[in-house]
Amino acid sequence: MTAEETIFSKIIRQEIPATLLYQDDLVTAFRDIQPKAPTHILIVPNKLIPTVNQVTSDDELAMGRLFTVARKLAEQEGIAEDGYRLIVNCNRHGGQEVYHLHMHLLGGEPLGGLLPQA
Ligand code: DGP
Repeated sequence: MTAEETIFSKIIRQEIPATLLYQDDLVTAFRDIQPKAPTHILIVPNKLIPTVNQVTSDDELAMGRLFTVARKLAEQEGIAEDGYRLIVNCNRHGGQEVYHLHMHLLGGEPLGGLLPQA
């Protein structure tokens, strides 16, 4: 199965605008267009991996880089000390909307419980 590109591939190639915060050979980070918290950044592998279900051992360096970049950006945003949340949604039940694996970095205020209360 060939994975279909999403808007995130165009952002990675800088073909469409986004507030880019970081880019290297493996990952790109930019501000979420619909922020759910004062800091809401998306960190994505440059390679198109649709969901966590398609991650392989070849991707371990890129997956680790998501975390080191999250740590650096949290410091840069001034939210490291108070704390933040990292989220990776997968498929329908996870609430994934864009099928290019991405890590959400959320913070800047208390984020409440892990899941919305019913
Ligand atoms: P998820 O539900 O985990 O697939 O989150 C997708 C996120 O992507 C959502 O918070 C909104 C964000 N998003 C969607 N389209 C764009 C876009 O074109 N630009 C930016 N910066 N963010 C986008």
